[in-house]
Amino acid sequence: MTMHKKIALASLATMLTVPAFAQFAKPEDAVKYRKSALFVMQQNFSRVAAMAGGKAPFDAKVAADSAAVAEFMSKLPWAAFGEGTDKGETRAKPEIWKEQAKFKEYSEAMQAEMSKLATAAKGGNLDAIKTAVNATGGSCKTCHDAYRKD
Ligand code: ASC
Repeated sequence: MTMHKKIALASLATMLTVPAFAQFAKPEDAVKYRKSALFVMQQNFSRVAAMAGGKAPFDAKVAADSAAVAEFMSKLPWAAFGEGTDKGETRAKPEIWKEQAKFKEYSEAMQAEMSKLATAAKGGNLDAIKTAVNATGGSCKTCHDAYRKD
């Protein structure tokens, strides 16, 4: 075999074994990244949800700012669910990697609801915020029920 062929085969073998978490240095980093993004999203969403539920005084500016952060954060976790990131300190169920279309559909539904919440919060109408909080919370729950352990 020529040297060129050897090199071509070696790089092909490398490409075939490099998993989708390659954008992260190691699978643990991907797990930490998605948990961190979801945590920051949840902290901001919960602040708005507390106002919508009458558990915190309504502050339109805080609600709008928090919802905007939650909306941005909602876009981030999904790139960190690559192949090989189903292990370690994660409550992600293995079904995620077997039902990727459905998982994607749920994640996109949540992002869409979170965007509607950000729009509602920007508008400053508490009733509209309440409706959007309920829809967004429902989209969190749908995915957790299917794809999160416990
Ligand atoms: C939250 C949170 C969730 C969702 C979900 C809504 O604040 O941490 O996972 O809302 O409980 O049903």
